[in-house]
Amino acid sequence: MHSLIYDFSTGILEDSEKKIGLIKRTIADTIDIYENKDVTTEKGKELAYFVQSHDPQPNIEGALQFGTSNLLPGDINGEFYMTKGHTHEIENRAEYYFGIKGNGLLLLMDENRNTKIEEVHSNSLHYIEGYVAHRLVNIGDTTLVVGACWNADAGHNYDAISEDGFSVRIMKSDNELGYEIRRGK
Ligand code: M6P
Ligand code: ZN
Repeated sequence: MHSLIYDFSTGILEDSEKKIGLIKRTIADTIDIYENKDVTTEKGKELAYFVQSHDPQPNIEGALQFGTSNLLPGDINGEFYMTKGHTHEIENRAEYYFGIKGNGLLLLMDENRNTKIEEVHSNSLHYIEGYVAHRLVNIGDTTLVVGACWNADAGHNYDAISEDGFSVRIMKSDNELGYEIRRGK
């Protein structure tokens, strides 16, 4: 019998039919998003995050896709590890994120570059409206694990983010929070 298991304490997806996708992104794959891109070749080879996903009806209008992002702890020259971040190719498509493990921030930037920040932790739930760019930042010292559910036809648009970035950067700090929100353009 076909079994599809989601472990709600670890965020791990298992499918007896092995139809789980896996995407791995190294530091080098994501280096463009950081302000100071100065890293060694060795550092570039390290894993930044991986995403498991279940997409039984790829690109079908009305279908859903489910996944888990696992973002490692660390920083690049004082800027915490983060996901590339994206809007959707079909821009009106919304998405849910939910925190499973670790401590992070979710950056939500609208079309006017106004950014809202939500704290991500075990059991936190985040509704991401269509047209809104979304990025996770790991501000903790363990892997940040975050589940997601979105429309299978949404697609990813990374272009705007890779050109203009988000309007805030999350930097390491000695303050009581351990991080500092730096606002830019
Ligand atoms: C979540 C979902 C995926 C996304 C992944 C990693 O699991 O939003 O669609 O691919 O996070 O984020 P990004 O694509 O921005 O690197
Ligand atoms: Zn998305």
